[in-house]
Amino acid sequence: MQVIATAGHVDHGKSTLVRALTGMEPDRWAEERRRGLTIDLGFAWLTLPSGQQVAFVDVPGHERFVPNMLAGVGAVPAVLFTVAADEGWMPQSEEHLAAIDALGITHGLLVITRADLADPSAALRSARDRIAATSLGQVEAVAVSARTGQGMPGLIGALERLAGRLPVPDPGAPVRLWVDRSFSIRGSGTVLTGTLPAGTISERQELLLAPAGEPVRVRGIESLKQPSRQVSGVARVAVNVRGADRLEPARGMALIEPGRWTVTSAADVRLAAAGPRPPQRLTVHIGSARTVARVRMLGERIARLSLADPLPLHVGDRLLLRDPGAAAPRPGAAPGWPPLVGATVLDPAPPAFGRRGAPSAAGRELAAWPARPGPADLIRRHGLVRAGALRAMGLDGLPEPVAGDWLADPGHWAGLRARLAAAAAAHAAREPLAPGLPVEAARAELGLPDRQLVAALAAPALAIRAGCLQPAGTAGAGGPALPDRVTAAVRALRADLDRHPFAAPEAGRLRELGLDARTLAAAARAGLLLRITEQVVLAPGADAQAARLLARLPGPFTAAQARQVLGTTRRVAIPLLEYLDRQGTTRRLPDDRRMLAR
Ligand SMILES: Nc1nc2c(ncn2[C@@H]2O[C@H](COP(=O)(O)OP(=O)(O)O)[C@@H](O)[C@H]2O)c(=O)[nH]1
Ligand SMILES: [Mg+2]
Repeated sequence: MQVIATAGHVDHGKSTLVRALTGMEPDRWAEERRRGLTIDLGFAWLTLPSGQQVAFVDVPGHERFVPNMLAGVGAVPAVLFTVAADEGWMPQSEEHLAAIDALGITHGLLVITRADLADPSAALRSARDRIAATSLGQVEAVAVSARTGQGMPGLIGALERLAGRLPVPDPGAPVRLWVDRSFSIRGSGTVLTGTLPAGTISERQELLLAPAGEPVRVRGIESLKQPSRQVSGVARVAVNVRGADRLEPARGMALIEPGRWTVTSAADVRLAAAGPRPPQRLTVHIGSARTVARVRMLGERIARLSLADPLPLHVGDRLLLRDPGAAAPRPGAAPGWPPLVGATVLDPAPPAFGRRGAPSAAGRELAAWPARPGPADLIRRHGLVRAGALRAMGLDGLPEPVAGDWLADPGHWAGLRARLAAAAAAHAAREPLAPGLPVEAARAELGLPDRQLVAALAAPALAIRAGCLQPAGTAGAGGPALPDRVTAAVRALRADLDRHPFAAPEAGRLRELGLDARTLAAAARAGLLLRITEQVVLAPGADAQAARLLARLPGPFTAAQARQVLGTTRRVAIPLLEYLDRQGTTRRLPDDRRMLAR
């Protein structure tokens, strides 16, 4: 199937042509039929002699209904552009063509209508020249009269050729169905219709209704009134969904595949044209959606749009920006700004200003980006970004993650690595007794979003032990290096203890050596001392040595007996025995004696 939208000035025979081609009535509303005027979108279809199905989205031509026209052409790949032979080029011919050009539609057909009323050649010539200067380029043209049937077989042939030229989109592409109609059917719930440009919708599939992002389940699908298990774009589809009622579905919402779109309230874009001064507000159109954007120029044809309602976007999406004031110029309106301008999405998740550079720097950076940005551009801009976030921007061919699903710009990553090394070194200098920088402190200092990144940045120079960054290769008994002063003091203590293993140094001796609670703790962490309590320290292994001596006592022993065999005082013996109890080396009996546990 192919889907083609009509375009052209009011009364230039669009609806009549669709009626003649399909035998169906595109003007759905009684009011439209009474007034002979298309107000809203109409839908009709036919099967060409080749078997190719063509569905038409018939749009209104009147200038008051341009937003409806834009909703109709927003999701279609091709247009049937009509100009009446007797009237020639008119204001909405111009406006519709500008919209098609802004949307970047590349396929179309020119139909000069009402050829029974006037010689079509003048209208044909001028329309062809104008169209040639747009994204449509050179198009095939036919002159017809729906009244006499003149030219209609030629039109069918031209439609065949157009349908044959249109690209077949990827059925695996992410689904984004812009809703152009929604209604409810009693007993079966909500039906949403739209033009599916690419991808596949299947029965029972779970989709999200943007912008709310709520999950809905596909109960049934129809395409051109035919029920179907699954439909791939390009197609007109009507999707019956469960779970949408309370979301008040409406035109401009979209059914999207979870995780494959960035639903965003801001986007950095490249404008196809610009004027001297941007309007503060523009209407943004994409698909059937329409919202208001605040516009901030960042640089040469680069703008940040802040959207009143979020939109599901990809990098490379084409937006149409319309100045609602341009049709009736008001005093103070931006002079020279184009009434309609196309914009290409460069970054649908732009970083907030302030942290990573000023608006003008962002403008310069984005101005240098290619027409269709790739993963490397986005990764360079964001420094660090999740692969999932880039996939949701429609990007693939992603590089290897640095950790988890984090992708990093090589330059930014090298900078972070250097900053981490510097932070670890600074911490070690500041805290010689606890030189390991805690991972969480490192994460916070570098402003990283995930601790996994600290681990990946640390290797190979640094290793994580006990939640702290330590120089790699210092693992094992040695632990972190102690300042020389402390090492010397501990060596003196150890000399004392070699002579009297259980004569823990007195407070005075510790003071004399310049050892306090902190330095003793550090020495114990380094494995140089065994700390029984805050102030009672022995040589490492003193506990095992004590157990061997206590084993010489026959049977259960008292604290006094233990003190004697260890050759020490109660000040040391009591805490040492309690330490051995905690260790499970000794066991305390109800009569306060102890025995060695076996
Ligand atoms: N004589 C003549 N009148 C036509 C032809 N096509 C459309 N019309 C008339 O032009 C008017 C506008 O047509 P319509 O299809 O509603 O135009 P639309 O606004 O572009 O959809 C109607 O009165 C049609 O009957 C044609 O080929 N010949
Ligand atoms: Mg019409």
